[in-house]
Amino acid sequence: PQPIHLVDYRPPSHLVEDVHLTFRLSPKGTRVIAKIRFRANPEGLDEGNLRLDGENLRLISLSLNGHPLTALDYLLTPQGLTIPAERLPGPAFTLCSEVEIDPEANTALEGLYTSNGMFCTQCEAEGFRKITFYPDRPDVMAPFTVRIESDLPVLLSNGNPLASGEGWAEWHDPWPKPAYLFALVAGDLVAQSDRFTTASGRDVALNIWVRPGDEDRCDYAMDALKRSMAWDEQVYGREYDLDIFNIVAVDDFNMGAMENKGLNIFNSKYVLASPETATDRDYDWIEGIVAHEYFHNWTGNRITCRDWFQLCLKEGLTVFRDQQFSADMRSAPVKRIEDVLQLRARQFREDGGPLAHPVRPESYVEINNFYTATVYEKGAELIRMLRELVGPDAYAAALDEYFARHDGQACTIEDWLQVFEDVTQRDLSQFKRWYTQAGTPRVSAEWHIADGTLSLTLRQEVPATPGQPLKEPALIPVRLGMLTPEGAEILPDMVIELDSPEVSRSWDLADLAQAAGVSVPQRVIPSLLRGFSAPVVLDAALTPEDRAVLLAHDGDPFNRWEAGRRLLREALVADLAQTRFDTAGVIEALGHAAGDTHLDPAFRALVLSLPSEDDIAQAICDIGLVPDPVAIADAHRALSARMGAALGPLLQRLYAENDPGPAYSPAAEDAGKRALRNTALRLLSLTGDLTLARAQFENARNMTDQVAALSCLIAGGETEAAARFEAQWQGDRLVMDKWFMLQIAQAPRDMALDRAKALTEHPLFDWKNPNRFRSVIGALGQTPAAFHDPSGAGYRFVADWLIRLDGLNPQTAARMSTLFETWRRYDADRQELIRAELERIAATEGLSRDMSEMVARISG
Ligand code: DPP
Ligand code: ZN
Repeated sequence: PQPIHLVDYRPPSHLVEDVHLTFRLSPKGTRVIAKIRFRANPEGLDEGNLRLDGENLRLISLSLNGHPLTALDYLLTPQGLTIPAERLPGPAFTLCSEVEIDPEANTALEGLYTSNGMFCTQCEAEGFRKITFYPDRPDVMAPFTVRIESDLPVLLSNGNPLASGEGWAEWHDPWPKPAYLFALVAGDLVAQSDRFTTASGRDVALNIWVRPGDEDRCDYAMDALKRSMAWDEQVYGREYDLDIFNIVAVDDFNMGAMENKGLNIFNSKYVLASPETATDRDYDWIEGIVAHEYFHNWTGNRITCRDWFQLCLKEGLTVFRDQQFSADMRSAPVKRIEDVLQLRARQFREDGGPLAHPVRPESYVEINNFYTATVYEKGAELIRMLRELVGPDAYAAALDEYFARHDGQACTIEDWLQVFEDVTQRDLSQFKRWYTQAGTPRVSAEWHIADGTLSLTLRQEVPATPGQPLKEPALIPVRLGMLTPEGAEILPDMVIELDSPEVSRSWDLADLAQAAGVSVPQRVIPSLLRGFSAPVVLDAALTPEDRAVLLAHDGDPFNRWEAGRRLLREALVADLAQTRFDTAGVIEALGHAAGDTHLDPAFRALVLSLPSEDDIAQAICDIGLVPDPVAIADAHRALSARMGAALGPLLQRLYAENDPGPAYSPAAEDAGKRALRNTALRLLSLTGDLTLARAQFENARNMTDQVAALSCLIAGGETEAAARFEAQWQGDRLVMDKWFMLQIAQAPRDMALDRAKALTEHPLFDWKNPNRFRSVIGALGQTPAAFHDPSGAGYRFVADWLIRLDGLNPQTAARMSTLFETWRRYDADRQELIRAELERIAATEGLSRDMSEMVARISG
């Protein structure tokens, strides 16, 4: 398949006035009748043929303005249908088509498919073409009217309900939308219902549709939805625009959730929660994803993307908005740390390897492969930087202008940046490089004091990435402060715009000291990149003593945490590289911060958590060594045990003092206490003493505590707890996903691979369900010591399953191939083993376009 290029964009030859769809639902033979009114696009550049996308459709009939067409009137290919301009009756016409599709055979979960007896759809990015012939591109927007005929009791589509009767229902969506936002659901469902009144007084019916029996697990999602609706009004001035808002939970779903207009469809993992079955982390995810999909109503639906290269226009902005929302609902510093942890774990990893691509890519073979951490998470960082650069007031004014100017349109990154330029009068051409250049910039800092002057020099370098050997300097906002060795802030918090390879600043130290009310220091400790003000890697020659000062005193909570995290990383790297390091001193400093009751428990839990094994592997590479995942796993565990032993009394106290009590609340305060308590439990358990973990497992009243205890017991080599957990929860799909995952991810490292293999034989291992597949195959791939087993058996296991899943569900299989993206980090033997697996995948007959593209890019 040929790549598609951004530069080849052409406006559509025809626009759609409106669409009427009728669905006669049947699991094996659904009929779709489409009546589409077209008109020629005055801006269309081509010869005026009508080109419609369509895949896996059995054409029953076709007519133009009521006249039946014969096979001589059009060209039909596996990709779609073209009616030549000379066969079209004029600039405006109506096309009617009837096709048959087979939802039950649709294992790719794209288009219309069945899941546990219900019908549902997933159309983003290009699933609508598997439903009917249509210009399946986001710059064609139209109002939809939909009639569904089926015996199933609940029949839903986008927009407002028009009418319904025995065996049918009709829906009308007045807001013009691209086909990727179309949705249909039919099933035996029950709703949890509520209402919301918008700022201007519109009464909106809210429903969360689930399978009977799950209706008592929707409270939190409903609460999150109402808070999201209120927040978007208050913070962005955005109101909901229909009479009804429906959410449906589906068990078989490739993604997290989908923002279809008025009918969001969710992976049930991100809707259903009760204290007994969901962890605090699950509650966080639900809140964030419900908000994310709701916020898309304006950033994505009312204003959509011109083409799929602009995906970050809606995703980066909407992720940023959901991050702001969660920060407002919870602790902003804790949220920021969690977001940066994610960004580094997923996006930095991607940006530093063969899959690196710009936030706005310039070409793709399969667009599904570009729903990436770079487009989403780095895309959100760009919005955050833009807001930092122009300031919150100008940001708010620019967003108002964006909504006013582009409502109802399909837009580009150029449109977005133009709004900011118009509102702020600022030239953003250098900032735009963030959208077009891949790679994580490296920023280094040097500072010194001479003749009473403090100078600071910042330098940047954007590394080469595939297809982009040379880079221009990025515009990097570096927020910073300076501390004295005693921990006093001596420089007012400020932002330096690093806009060239090197930028220097200097200050009169005596003036600074006087303004800060401190005596003139001999040296200073810079606190750089406060709040993680840009998605870059920072190299600053801070000593462990400097970092300890920042950990104890930095006024910026992010950098306070960051200092401790760096110390832990250095301790692990020193252990692996066998260099000297004062690990005992680091543990003591962390203990001080963790014991500081003035700090938020959630923050203290983060202070005590170790960098991941994958982070350590990258850190080892960064100093020019080759990481050994087995040695890393051992060092990681040894450091945890050492912390558990050294901080024993403190951890016991934290455990005892942070019990939120028997009533469960998912709110930040209690969740933070549980996080701190369970972090303490973890470190204590890794010393080998499982007494507390056993007691907690016996007495746990919520899934957070139960999972935390179970994790400790599995890591400690106990198998009985897992068996009891299984007996308790075997009837619950979402809880069993955790059970599968934990037995691999928490297993002692030499047991994980055999466990994973055995679990694939378990009667509940339904590999066609994406969540279950991820909880076994994905879990193994994310357990580095097992995945990178020197025998190559971990690689083989994952590759076997990817090949198998690719035949059924290319999207989920291709996504998971990213497990191999870091292969060049490792030793020659491991690289050889991985290369062989990649070649084996590539040579598989009938391999999907999705997987071929991924494997080719990873292999490089
Ligand atoms: N459903 C995915 C998301 O919300 C794709 N739009 O990000
Ligand atoms: Zn999204």
